[in-house]
Amino acid sequence: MLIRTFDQYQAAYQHSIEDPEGFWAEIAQEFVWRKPWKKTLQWNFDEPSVQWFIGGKLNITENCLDRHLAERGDQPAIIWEPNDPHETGVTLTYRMLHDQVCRMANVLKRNGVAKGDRVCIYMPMVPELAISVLACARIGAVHSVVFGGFSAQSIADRINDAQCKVVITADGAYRGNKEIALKETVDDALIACPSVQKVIVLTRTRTPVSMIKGRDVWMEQELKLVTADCPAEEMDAEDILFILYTSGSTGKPKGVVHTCGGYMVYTAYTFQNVFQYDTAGGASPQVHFCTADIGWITGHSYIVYGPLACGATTLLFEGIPTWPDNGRFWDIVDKYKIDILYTAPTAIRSLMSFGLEKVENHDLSSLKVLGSVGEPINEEAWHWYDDHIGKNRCPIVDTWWQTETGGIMISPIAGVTKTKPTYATLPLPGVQPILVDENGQEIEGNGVSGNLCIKFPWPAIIRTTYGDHERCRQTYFSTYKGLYFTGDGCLRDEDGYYRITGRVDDVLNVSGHRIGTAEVENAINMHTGVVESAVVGYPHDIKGQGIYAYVIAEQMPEDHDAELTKRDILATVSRVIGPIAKPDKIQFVTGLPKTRSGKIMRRILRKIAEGDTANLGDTTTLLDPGVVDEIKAGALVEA
Ligand code: 6R9
Repeated sequence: MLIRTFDQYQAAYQHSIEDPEGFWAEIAQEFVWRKPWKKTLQWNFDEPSVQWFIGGKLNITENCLDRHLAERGDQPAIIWEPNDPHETGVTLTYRMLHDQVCRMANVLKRNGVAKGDRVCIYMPMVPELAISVLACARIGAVHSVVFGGFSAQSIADRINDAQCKVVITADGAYRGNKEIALKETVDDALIACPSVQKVIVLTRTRTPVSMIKGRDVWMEQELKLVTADCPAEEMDAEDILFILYTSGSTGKPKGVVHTCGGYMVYTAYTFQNVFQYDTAGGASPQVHFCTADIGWITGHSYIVYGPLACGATTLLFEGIPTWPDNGRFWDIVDKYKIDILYTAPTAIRSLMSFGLEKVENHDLSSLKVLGSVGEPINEEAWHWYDDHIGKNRCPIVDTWWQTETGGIMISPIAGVTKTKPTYATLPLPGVQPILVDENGQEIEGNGVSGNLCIKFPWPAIIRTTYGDHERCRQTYFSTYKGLYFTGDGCLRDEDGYYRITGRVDDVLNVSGHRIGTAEVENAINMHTGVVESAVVGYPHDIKGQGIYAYVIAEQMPEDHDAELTKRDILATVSRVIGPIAKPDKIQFVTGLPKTRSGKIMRRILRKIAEGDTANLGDTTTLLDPGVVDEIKAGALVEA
C-alpha cells in the first residue's frame, strides 16, 4: 500500500483509474473485516448514492486498536501535551488506549447509549476526547464532535439536528492563559434540547459547575463502575460512523455523514502515503503532530482515525501556538522529536510575524515531513515554512481536501512528488478531478482554470447530509450533472499541477475555519436595531480571509456611539455562532447595492472591502447606483 517512487505513484494512479474497484479492494484487504464485502462499489451521483464494500462487516476500533495489540501494544498510540508546559503530559500505549476506550464505551452503555444513537462531544483537546470518539465507534454510536469555540446556540442547533441522546463534555477548558467554561455553555444549550438524557462531564479545570440530578454524571465516577471488557459492535461498512457539521453557502450548517468502511480505508491509505509514515514502530516510532482541533475534520482524520488505523504515534496538543510564547510548536517538536508536522497556513503566517528568534533557538532536526491544510498557502508562507522550519530538507505536502471528502484528495506524496510552492500538485490515486466552466463543460488540457469537480467516487466521499438527503444532492451534485462539486476554484498549470485558488461560493475561510456569509448575516440581523446586513471576505495577512460586514441600522439617536454598537453586534455574533465568526470590520451604510430583482451584488461589496474601488465592473443593473458612492466613501480600508 505504500508508494515509494514517482513511478509507483503513476502506476498506482493508472491502476486506480482503470480498475477503481480492484484498486481499493486490494487496499481494503489489509484491514480486519468480520465479514468480507460482496461488492466493492455501487454508485450514482444523481441521487446521490454511493456504497463501498457492500455487505462488509467491521468495527473501525478493532482496526485502530485491537489489531495492533500483539505487535505494538506497548508502543505509544497517543502522546498528549497539555496546555501548560509545566503540567505533566500523558502517553497512552495502544494497550492503554484500548483499555480506556473499552471502559469509556461501557460508560456510554451504562448511560443508555446503544448502536445508532447520536452522541454530541464538546470537549477540550485532552486524551478523553479521542477516547470518547473511539468509544462511540466501539459500540456503533454516531459521534458528532462540536468544536469547543462554538456558542450554546450552535451546540443546540447541532444537537437538535442529530437528536443526540447524550453529551460528553468537561467542566472547562484551558486555552493559553484563558479558562473556558464548557459545561456552562452546554447547560445553556440544553435548555432547548429535549432529546438529551445524559451529560457525562470530565473534570479538567475543576471550575464550579452545576450538576443536574438524574441528567449529569461525572466521567471519573462512571469509569470506576465499569470493566475494560467491551467487545466491538459489528458494523456494516455503510453504517454511519460520524456526523460533522460544516458551513455552506446558505442557511444553517449541515451534518456531513461519513460511514465506517470507506472512511477507514481512505484515511489510513492517505495518511500513510501522503506523510510517508514509517510504520516499523519499534523502540522509537515516528511521531506525527497534527495541530488541528479534533472538532474539525482534519483532527478526525489525521489525529485520530488515519494514524491509529496505521498503528502510528499521534500527538494531541491541548494549547495554542503562541502560549506561553510563540515558540510553543518548536518546543513540542524538540521535546518529542516530532517527525511529521501538519499545520495550517494561518498558524504559519501568525508565527512568521514574530520573527525568527524562537525558531532559531530550537533544533527541529527531527522533522522529516511538513504538511499544510485548510486554505491556500501563499508563496511567502510556503518559503518561510520550507526555509526556517524544514531547513530546505523536508518536503512540504500542501494537502487539499474538505470535510465532505473525508480525507486528502490532491497533494504531493512526501519525497515522491516534486513540490511547487502554493500548489497541491497532483491527485492521489483514486481521485479523478476535472475542471468545468460555468455551464458545466469540461475544460480540458493544461494551463487552464475553472471550477473543481470530482467525477468518480472515492471511499470517503460524503454519503448524505444528516436528516436531509435532498440538501446533499442540491449542494454537491446538482450544480454540474454527474459530478461532485467542491465549491473551490482551481488552476491546472502547464505541468498538470493543481493549485486551489479558493471558494467560488459564499463560504469564507477565516484562519482555516469555514464560515458561511449567510450564517454571519443571520447572526448580525438578530441584533436589535439592525435592518439588514451583507457579509463578504477580504484578504487578511494572518487569517487568510477577514470578515467584512456592511450593516444597515435603524435610525440612531443623535448621541449614539457607533463604536459601542459595533461592539454590541460582535457580542451578538459571538453569542449566536461563536467568537470565530466575529466580523473584523463593520461599516454602517444606509443602503446595499441591489439588483432590480433585489439580489445583493456581493461582487461590488467584495471589491470595496478589498480596496479595489477602481474596478467595480458593471453597476448599471443596480437599483440605486448612488449607494455605491456612499459605501466607497465610508469604506474601512487602510490606504
Ligand atoms: C480539510 C479542510 C475545506 C475548504 C476547501 C478549500 C479550503 C483546504 C486547502 C484548501 C487550498 C489547501 N482548503 N485545504 N485550499 N489549499 N491545501 O480544511 O476541510 O474545513 O471542510 O474546508 O478549505 O476551500 O473547500 P474544511
